Amino acid sequence: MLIKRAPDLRWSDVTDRSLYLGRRRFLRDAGLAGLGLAAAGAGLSLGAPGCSSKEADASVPPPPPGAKLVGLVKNPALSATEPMTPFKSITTYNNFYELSTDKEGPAELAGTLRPRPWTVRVDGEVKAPASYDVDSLVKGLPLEERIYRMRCVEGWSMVIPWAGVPLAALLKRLEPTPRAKFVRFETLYDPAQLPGQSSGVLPWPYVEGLRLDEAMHPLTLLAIGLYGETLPGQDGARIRLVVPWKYGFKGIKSIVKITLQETQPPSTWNVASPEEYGFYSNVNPTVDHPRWSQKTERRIGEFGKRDTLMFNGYADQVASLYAGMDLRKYF
Ligand SMILES: Nc1nc2c(c(=O)[nH]1)N[C@H]1C(S)=C(S)[C@@H](COP(=O)(O)O)O[C@H]1N2
Ligand SMILES: [Mo]
Repeated sequence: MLIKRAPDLRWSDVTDRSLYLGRRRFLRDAGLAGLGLAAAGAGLSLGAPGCSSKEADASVPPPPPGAKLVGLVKNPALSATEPMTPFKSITTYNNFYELSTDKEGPAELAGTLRPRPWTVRVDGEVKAPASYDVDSLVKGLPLEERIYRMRCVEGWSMVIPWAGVPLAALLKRLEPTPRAKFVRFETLYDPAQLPGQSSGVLPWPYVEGLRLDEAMHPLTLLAIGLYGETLPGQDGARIRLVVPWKYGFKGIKSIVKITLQETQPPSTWNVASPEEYGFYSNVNPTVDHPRWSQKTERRIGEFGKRDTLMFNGYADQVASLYAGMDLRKYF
């Protein structure tokens, strides 16, 4: 996908051909490479959040090891029991458009991202707006390992052992005012560190949002690591959001700003392609993407497909958040 496909190409053609041609060559041959701004300006429809099906190939070197996180406590009660996706796949098959629109590109290019030091601005409807070094921001909050399923809207999934702090714990500490109804998140904007921001493939900076009660849900995590180590750049260093019952693109990476506010914030993929991606973006196998079914998914590393579960298998825990809402209208 990158963004657009030529009108005579079906999604399945793009996927299959990119698999054996190699994505870059395919994009070049199809005349799709570098289409970004021009295509967006021409009003062509956007593809999915991340869109090539090429898996990490053996020629991509593994990322440098992160630092071991100390004080990490497992949370089995909130963890999936399915086999975990290998570290190598989680860190070499990525969607991070600020680095690359290829799946293997972010791992190759993440060296330009400098995660230390890392400052997060917290503002809006909180008691005391301020900027924090990320270490002091999360200091003293419970640091837990949570094994979560992640379902990308493109139709693939992984099982990832995140290390992170519950967003609720941070928000409580920040003391939202009574006017706070939503939380807005913003990714770093710095084309020197995130060279993909020189292209117009998406409007930058990437932004996302949650309703305050979604943000306060016990499953919602601010991740600073995976497999017990600090987050690699390609997975969203220094800190990223993880909301396991929503499609993966809600999990905004490399966050530098958190704003509590009264109104629903815009979210990047919804702005880019509102017919295809809503604000809520809860995993829902009964609502097809306009260009493909969401009924099944392929777990990275497995062959064949498995059924996609309502709310990605977290319905017992989160369905009550949406009681009385039309999940087709508020998709
Ligand atoms: N800033 C930013 N955040 C992002 C993205 C992105 O391109 N930019 N991609 C999203 C998508 S589509 C998915 S599926 C997940 C992928 O996370 P992973 O690469 O760590 O598996 O990150 C999400 N967060
Ligand atoms: Mo995604």
